[in-house]
Amino acid sequence: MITYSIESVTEDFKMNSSGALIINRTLNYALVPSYSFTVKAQDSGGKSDTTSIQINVKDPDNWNPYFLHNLYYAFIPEEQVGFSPTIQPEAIKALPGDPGIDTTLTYSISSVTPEKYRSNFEIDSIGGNLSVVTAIDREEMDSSIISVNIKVDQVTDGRTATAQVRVEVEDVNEAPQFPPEVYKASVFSTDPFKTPVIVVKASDPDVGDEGRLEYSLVSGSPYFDVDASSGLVFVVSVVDLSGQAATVEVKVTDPKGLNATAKVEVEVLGGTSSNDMVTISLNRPANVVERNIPEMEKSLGKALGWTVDIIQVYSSTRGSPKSRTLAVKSLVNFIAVDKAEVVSYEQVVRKLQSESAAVTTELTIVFGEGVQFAVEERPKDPDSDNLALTISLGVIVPCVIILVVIFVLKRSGSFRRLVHFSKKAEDQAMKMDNVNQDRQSNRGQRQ
Ligand SMILES: [Ca+2]
Ligand SMILES: [Ca+2]
Ligand SMILES: [Ca+2]
Repeated sequence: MITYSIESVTEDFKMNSSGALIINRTLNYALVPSYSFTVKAQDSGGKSDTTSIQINVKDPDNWNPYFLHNLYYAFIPEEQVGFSPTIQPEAIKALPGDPGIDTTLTYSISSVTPEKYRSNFEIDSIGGNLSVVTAIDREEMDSSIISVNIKVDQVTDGRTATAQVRVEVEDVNEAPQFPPEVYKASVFSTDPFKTPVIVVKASDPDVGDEGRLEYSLVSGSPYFDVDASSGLVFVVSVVDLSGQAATVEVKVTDPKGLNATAKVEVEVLGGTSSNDMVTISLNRPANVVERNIPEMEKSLGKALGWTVDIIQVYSSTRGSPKSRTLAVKSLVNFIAVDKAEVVSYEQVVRKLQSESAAVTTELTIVFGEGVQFAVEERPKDPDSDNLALTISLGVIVPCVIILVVIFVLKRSGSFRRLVHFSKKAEDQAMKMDNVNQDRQSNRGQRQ
C-alpha cells in the first residue's frame, strides 16, 4: 500500500493519503502568487520516491475598475477651441479594481447633457484628458452647466465604471460688431446742423450689452457728429465740404470697453442752393402727397430723366392768404440730380414744361385721374435783395416758426428728405417715432 504526503509543509495545501491535493484555505494571489513543493509516495516496505509540484495561483479579476471621484468639476470659457480645462478636485483618473491585473483602461464619453453639446467634447482614451473641440457660445445656452458623462472600459473583460464631469461655461465679453459693408450717404452742403445723414447700427453678442452700446466718432469732426445711443450720424456743418466726399469713422463701444468701427462715406453735394429748388403745385392734399413721396419721386424722375429728390411738401395755405381761396392744393419743393450734379432751376422748369404731358401721365399713375401740376413762381432770393429781405422778414419769421420740419431718411436711397408736418407737438412725437422706424429700416438699405 502506497501513502502520499507533502514534504515541504505549507498550510495552504494538504494531501490526503490517497494522493489528492486539497486546498486547505483561501488562496490570495496578492500574497502568494505561486507555490512549489515536493510530494512523496511511500510503500509499506519503506521504499519511497518524490516529485515536485508547481502550483500557480490564478487571479480571477472579479473587480470593476473605478474612478477616483464620482463627480469632477471643470470651468471653461465660452468661444474657445482646443481647450483642456483644469479638472477639480484632480485630473480624471480610473484604476483597475484588481491591482494585480495588468489591464488596459480606455476612457470615453458615454453621453452629454444637453445632448446637443455631445460633439463639443472629446476625451483622450488613454490619458483621460477632457478637451473642448468645438467652441461653445454661452449666449446660446439656457443654463451654463453641461454634464459630461464619462466611462472607463477594462479592455480584457469589458468591466466598466462611470463618472460625471460637471462643466460650467463661463461668459466672456465679446466685442460689438458692425455689419461688414461701408455705409454710404449723401447730404447737401447747405444742410443745417442736426440734419440726419445715416443711422449706423452695431450688434453685440453679449446678453444685455446691445442696448448699452455707445457710439462716438473715432476722431472729432467739425462737419459731423453721432448720437451716442441711437447711432444717428448727423450734420454739424458741411458747407466747407461742398462737392467733396467725406469719410466719417464711427466707433461703437460696449459696456466693458470692447469696440468696433465703421466707415460712413458721405457725398456732400455742392452747388445746391434754394436757387436750384423747383416748386410745383398739385391739386392733391399735402398728407396724400406726403404718403406718396417715393412714388412721386420715381414718376417725376421717369418723366424728366433725372433723379428727383423731394425736399419739402406742404399745404398751399402756408404763406399768401390769396392761395387759401384755391381748392385743395399742396406745394412740393424738389431738386433734380443728374450724375451727382444738381440740375439748374431753369433746366428743370424747361423740362417740366416740355415734358408736361409725360409728367401728368406719370403723376396720374400715382395720384389718379384729374391730377394737375403747375410750376410755381420762383421764390425771391433773399441774398440778392436785402431790402426785400428786411421788408418781408415780418412775414417770413412767423412762417418759419410755425413750421415744424423734420427729416426723413429716404427708403429708396441715401438722400434725405425734408417733410413738413403738423405744428402739434404730439404729432411731432408720433412722426419722430416713424422716423426712428425709418432709420431702423434704412439699415437694411446699406450698399
Ligand atoms: Ca458668445
Ligand atoms: Ca459672451
Ligand atoms: Ca460685449
